[in-house]
Amino acid sequence: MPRITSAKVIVTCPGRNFVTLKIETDDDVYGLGDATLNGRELSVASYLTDHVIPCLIGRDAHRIEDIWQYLYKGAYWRRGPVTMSAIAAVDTALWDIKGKIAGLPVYQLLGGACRDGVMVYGHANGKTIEETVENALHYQQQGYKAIRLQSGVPGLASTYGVSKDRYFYEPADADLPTENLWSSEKYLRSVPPLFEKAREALGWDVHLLHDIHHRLTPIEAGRLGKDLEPYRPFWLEDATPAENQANFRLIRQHTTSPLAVGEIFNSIWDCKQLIEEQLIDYIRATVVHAGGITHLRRIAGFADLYNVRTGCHGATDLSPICMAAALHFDLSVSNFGVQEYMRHTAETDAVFPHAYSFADGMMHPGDAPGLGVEIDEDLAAKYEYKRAYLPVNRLEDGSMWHW
Ligand code: GCO
Ligand code: MG
Repeated sequence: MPRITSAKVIVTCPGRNFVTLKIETDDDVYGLGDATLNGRELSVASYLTDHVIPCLIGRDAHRIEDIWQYLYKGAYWRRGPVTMSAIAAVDTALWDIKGKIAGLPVYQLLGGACRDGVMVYGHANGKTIEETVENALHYQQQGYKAIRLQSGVPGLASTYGVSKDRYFYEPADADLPTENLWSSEKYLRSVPPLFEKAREALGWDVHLLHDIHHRLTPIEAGRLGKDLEPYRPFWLEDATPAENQANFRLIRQHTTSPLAVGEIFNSIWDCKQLIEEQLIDYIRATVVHAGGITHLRRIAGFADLYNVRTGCHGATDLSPICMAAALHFDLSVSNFGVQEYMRHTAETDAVFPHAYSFADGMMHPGDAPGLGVEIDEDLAAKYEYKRAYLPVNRLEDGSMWHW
């Protein structure tokens, strides 16, 4: 058996912060797992270094399910983003090790490919509708079959999803949170014309997505969903905060626009009611924040019973290791829907050389044994951790709002 001999956490900042767990075995095989929790990175690094790694030494690296249960049940304190990101990092690294020892890419261990490639969606954005539509046309020309549209809102200085740079969107933008101003009324007026213009320019053979980023009340979300129905959105994401899962009943009663939610979920319990009452169409949980490949498969298996498909989060704060793990999962899971793909910068890709590839709107994890991602530790060491936070949001009267 491959015995775990050591493990360490690597924190690096090639343009943005990433936390990586590296587990080594006496077989001379090592595995990598992403442990990045945007804006709270060092808490996961400490959880791993101070509390998890000592418990791993000497264990059989092949016992993935048992180690998952040991870390989940054994901590007594269950769930939460810090705990579940740490468990995810261990789980991902163990799948990497198992694949390398078997000489197989991880998707083969998960049952093999059940599609030829993974449809991904790219992010088109702009300060105005015209800019966003122009940007979306570029994505379409590059072969994307699914495109997310986010546009500036007239009367608001900044909003979620609109980047300063044309192709890279990086929400964690300052060493203390910047403050944005928000108005749901102004926003609600701005989205239907965006979709109208996008359909005129892009046609109907492309999927169009939109992220509300938790900013609406359920009834407002119901109205937006209804207003967008003529443009057939692929999904409306994070329409309203989901701590109270029953809130989605109200949205569902008012619109047939498909709903996606869950990038901040970290366990099956965060979406149990959403799934079993069929209140959503896509579950956005992903490898790093939802307990690794092992737990994500459990969520997907449950979702499949209710015709809910997967749509893993794939923003830039999820490292290439998470991206690779998500692609192995996506390729092998029966109820796959779509995968988010926000390209990493060249700096990040150089630290994490990887086997996955993009062509014609589809991605593939590649056939290297394990996950097919490396970390260049010398290069990683050159980029020191730099505190960076997501912005916060206030209404125009100064009240705190959901960002
Ligand atoms: C998305 C997300 C991200 C998040 C970011 C937070 O749909 O891609 O909403 O942009 O805001 O991942 O860390
Ligand atoms: Mg989102």
